[in-house]
Amino acid sequence: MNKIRMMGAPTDVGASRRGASMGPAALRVAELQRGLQQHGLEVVDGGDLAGPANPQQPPVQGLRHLDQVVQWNQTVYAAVEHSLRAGEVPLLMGGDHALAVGSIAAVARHCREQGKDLRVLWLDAHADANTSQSTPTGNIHGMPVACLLGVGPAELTGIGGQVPALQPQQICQVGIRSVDREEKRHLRELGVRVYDMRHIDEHGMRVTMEQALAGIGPDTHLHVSFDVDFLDSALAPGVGTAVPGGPTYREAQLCMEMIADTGRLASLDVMELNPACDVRNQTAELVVDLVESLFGKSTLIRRPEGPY
Ligand code: EXY
Ligand code: MN
Ligand code: MN
Ligand code: MN
Repeated sequence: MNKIRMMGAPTDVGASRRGASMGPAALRVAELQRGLQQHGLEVVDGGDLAGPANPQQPPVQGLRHLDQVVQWNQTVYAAVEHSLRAGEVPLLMGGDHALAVGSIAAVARHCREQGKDLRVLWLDAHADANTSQSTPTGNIHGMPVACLLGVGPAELTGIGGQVPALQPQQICQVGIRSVDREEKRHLRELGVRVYDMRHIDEHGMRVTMEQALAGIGPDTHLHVSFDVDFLDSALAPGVGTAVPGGPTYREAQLCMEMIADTGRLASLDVMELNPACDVRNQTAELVVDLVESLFGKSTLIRRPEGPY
């Protein structure tokens, strides 16, 4: 595994509930860097990126804080691109999920240049596929998937220099259980592969992840966009838009472990952690535990052929 570069994006301009701006600090308090280093990984903490403050304004034509969201995304885009060029594994600590536009646009561009096959795994309770017309809130953190697929304000869809930044077959969602009515139609029209909680209930996490990860090969760059509200809300209260009925601790671990087993994880977003909603930083600690698994913590104690 190449050197991992942590970078914080302390903002909540894409959300209406404040607090995700404290996510990077909470992950540091929960010792994300040391947790990963413990498993022999090389990890640097590049500190926090800077951007505009949250003006706490209402939405304008269905978009709240568009200017601020664009500025933050441009900064994230540049930082992720720089890290990838240096041969690193960028680990973006959000911040709200609107910043995945900049992060994934940078990864997509890098993959085009390197001739890599990009696959994005979107772990989330929400589909994040709203537009300014369909959004019930105006919050841009409910729109990054639509933006990456070319539907959204030009300032966001154009980050990365190619519209759309992503093709629908490059992205796959897991854990989805809260989708707005019109958003459902978008998802179908866009052609995004969605493994919702019903699918996980019926087939289990193992089969779901086998399906989600099918076709990943030696040329694949696997990007994981991990929205912490993917996790069941009883387990992970420290998010601004908690939804019950998510993956349990064991299901989430298995999900992360199966991603690690591919050996293709090459960039990561950890988004929407909201310490203002958390209880004694327990969600941050859980996230650190899961991110350790994502980078292969438990593969050390297994043999491919079975238990010892
Ligand atoms: N679908 C709702 C909206 O568009 O406002 C909720 C979106 C929450 C988005 C969180 C980050 O994943
Ligand atoms: Mn640990
Ligand atoms: Mn999200
Ligand atoms: Mn979410």
